Amino acid sequence: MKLIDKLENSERLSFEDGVNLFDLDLFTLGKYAHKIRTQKFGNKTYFNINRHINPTNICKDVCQFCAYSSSRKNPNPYTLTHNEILNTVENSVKNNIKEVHIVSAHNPHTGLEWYLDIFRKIKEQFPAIHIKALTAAEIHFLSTEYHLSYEEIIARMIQSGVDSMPGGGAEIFDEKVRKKICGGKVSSNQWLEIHKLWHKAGKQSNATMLFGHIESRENRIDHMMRLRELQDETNGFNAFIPLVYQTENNFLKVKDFPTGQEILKTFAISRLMLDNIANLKAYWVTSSVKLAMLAQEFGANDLDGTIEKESINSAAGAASANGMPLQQFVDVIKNSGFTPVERDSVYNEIKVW
Ligand code: V47
Repeated sequence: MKLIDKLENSERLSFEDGVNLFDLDLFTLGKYAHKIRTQKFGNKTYFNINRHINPTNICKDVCQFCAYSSSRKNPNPYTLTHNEILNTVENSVKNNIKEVHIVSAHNPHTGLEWYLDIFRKIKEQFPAIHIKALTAAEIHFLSTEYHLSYEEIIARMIQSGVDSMPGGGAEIFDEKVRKKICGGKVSSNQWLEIHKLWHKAGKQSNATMLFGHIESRENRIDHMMRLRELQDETNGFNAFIPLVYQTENNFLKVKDFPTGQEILKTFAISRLMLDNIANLKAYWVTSSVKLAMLAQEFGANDLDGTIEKESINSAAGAASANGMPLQQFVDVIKNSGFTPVERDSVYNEIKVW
């Protein structure tokens, strides 16, 4: 069957179809991606009021694309105390946040309890706050560092109050590219295995893809196919998040930022390929706010949130260090013709703004 006929009939697309989609023009891709987005969500765009916290930038691993780790070009190593983290959460709760998103580097000096006990403390003091924390990369690090199985780390995360897992650390699954950009950290199969175990424990997670660096279009489609296969088995992924590579202050030599057209094509193709992951998140931090607004017309139905502070991508050049004020967030969505709908962390609707 011809590709356009498959798109017309909303048929599941193969790897070859995915690669061929890139040869279609942007507006044809947008038409089909937007149709699916509209069928599922109408004019709604989801966001949440959240706070990102990055407790330490001291890292045992060496990822070429990372500008956040203190062993790279960042001269300012830090590790927050639990009291500092609790004070941050307390202040953010006053701003009405519903979620904390806690992701760290792989710090071998703190001990396992520093990573886990903070979740218990946050839950005790702020039981209504959803804790989205620890990427599969961190779980792999904690498992190898402290000689515990993935299952044991996951069980301890759940006991400590972690509600869901963020999608970081996926980067690009293709093993050759992965070796070049982040060799030595969690492998693709391990990343997928950890999410599978998390889903089997009855929990939900997200999945990211870092693109716009040295990967090929084929690598992106392969990444999506591996996620789609796992999602068929577990149905535990809430959202897919294509992260646009930021170029500054790291050691990966990529001069060209991907064109707006390539970024939007990748969003639209994500929507078309990932027929079993409901939400497509245009993370405004890496795509830029303007392109995230456009991405709403190319399949995206979610924009992450207000985030208040962001250290990982802003270290690499993204304009996200201080998040975005709530009213501005709501206004840009409205001005772009969509209806801002505040959601909780697992996509229950809270309020139409
Ligand atoms: O895993 C690191 C990426 C991720 C760069 O699950 C970079 O809801 C671009 O995973 N350019 C962390 N990206 C952020 C993340 C995330 C963000 C928002 C929402 C969710 C979610 C997850 O940032 C890392 C890595 O892939 N990253 N360096 C860079 N130079």
